[in-house]
Amino acid sequence: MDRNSMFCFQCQETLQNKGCTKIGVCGKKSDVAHAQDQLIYATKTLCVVTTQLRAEGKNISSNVNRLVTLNLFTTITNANFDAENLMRRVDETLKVKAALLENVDDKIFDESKIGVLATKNEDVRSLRELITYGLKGMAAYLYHANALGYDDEKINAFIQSTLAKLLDDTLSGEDLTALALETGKVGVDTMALLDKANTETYGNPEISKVNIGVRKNPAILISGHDFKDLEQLLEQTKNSGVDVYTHGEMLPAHYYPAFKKYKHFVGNYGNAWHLQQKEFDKFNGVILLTTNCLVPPKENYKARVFTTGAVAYPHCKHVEEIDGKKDFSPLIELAKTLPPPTELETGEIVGGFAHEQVFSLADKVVDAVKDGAIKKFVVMAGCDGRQKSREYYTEFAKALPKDTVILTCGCAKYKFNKLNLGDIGGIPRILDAGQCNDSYSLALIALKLKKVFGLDDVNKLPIVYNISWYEQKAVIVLLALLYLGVKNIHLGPTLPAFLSPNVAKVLVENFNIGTISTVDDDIKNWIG
Ligand code: SF4
Ligand code: SF3
Repeated sequence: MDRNSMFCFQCQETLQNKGCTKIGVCGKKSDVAHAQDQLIYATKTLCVVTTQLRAEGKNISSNVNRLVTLNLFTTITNANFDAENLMRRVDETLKVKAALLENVDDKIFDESKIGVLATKNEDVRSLRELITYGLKGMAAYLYHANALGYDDEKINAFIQSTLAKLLDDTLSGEDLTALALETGKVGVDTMALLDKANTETYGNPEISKVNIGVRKNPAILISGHDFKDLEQLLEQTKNSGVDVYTHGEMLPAHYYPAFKKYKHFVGNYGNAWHLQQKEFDKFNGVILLTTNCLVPPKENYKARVFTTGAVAYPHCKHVEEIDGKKDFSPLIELAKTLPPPTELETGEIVGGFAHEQVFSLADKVVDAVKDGAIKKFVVMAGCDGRQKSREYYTEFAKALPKDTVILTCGCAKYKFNKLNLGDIGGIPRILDAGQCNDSYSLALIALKLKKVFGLDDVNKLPIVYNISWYEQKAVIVLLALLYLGVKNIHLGPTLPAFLSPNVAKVLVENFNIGTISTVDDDIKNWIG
């Protein structure tokens, strides 16, 4: 493929729901797309080696595992826009592979296999990409668990053997379909690991009110999903006169007991990722991106943007981890010189309804269902995005009858979390479990309800799934739900472009996956 063209269809905003071929709708340029393709390919070839070594009974070091995890994570949508950074990772990956091969000639590497379109059969391509994107999401969650000192060799081995299999031309469509479902299973294990890491480290999320206004101190805005980064930032900003606010997917940090103790942890600023160009400008202070979603920064605030972990952007300063620690002092010093945030709104939002909190309300919830006060739960989880068609989700939430409760997590919630939908006998009508990985919490809640109601099938519960997706973490969440046997999921605002007609047909036949239509029709057909 020539250097000025590219092919990427991994996210929901891909051009015309077909593929980005010149530049990404996300702002990704072709050199970055090529570097990402090379990195994914190099990582797959490394995994052929690690899988072979594991089969021989050899141990793969955690450094190699972390390299694979970060390589996958950094190619997720809206994380890394820096071609040089990505090419350095390609070099490092090939070096690590060479060392594992003990300097034996690398016979695996074949340039013609780089990139999505290298797989000619459209169904095989579709399944390979479905699995690759699922693994990217899984790697993101594993990365956060690793940051807190939690790891699982079985998950690492699965990620690597699966990546190796994606280079194996002998696998049939059935083999790959089975592998996609297995990916969902390991996705559940990975989300469980991250849930354990988060709750054992920071406590169980509690029902919390989060301030959405501002104070008069200079401040740092932290975005993304990495709680370990947040913890270090809060520690280092203590008594500095600099406040800390969350943005986007970092909002649920306010639900954890361990973070509540910081007096300078003020609240949440702004909305989901796609509004950041306006909101980062108004924030005035320093912005730290710990993970996706980064939108290419505008010149008027770019000098205030720092990246870390899997995120990188040319000419934005990157905070490295050294001996398990990150030094945020340059951010703090810069923040002190900058004005306080401009107020966007005032008030509070409520969240923190993860599994333990909902279990403690279980009797109340069960009674409300038995009395008919709650007729249906509607899972509206996943991602937000910039397309106008996503206003559907705000309108859908508004149009839901008053005897329904929304279960949410991920940045999808910003489409409705500031609506005043009231409560049902003290149970708020929007229950936010947390970040996108906390869909694990929603699954536990569903399984608990199934048990309480004595049902033999999770699909008999009064739960409707109306999931909005954008990037690849939503893919692992979807595969996880399918593995758990959830059927009739409505996925929108469009079905993934990477599903070929035949693969989409398999999903429809086996899981009755559908998409959305109009708010009126969907309310009528799903809620009654
Ligand atoms: Fe296009 Fe999405 Fe790929 Fe960006 S991540 S290039 S928007 S498909
Ligand atoms: Fe959002 Fe990017 Fe997916 Fe974690 S921050 S849900 S889109």
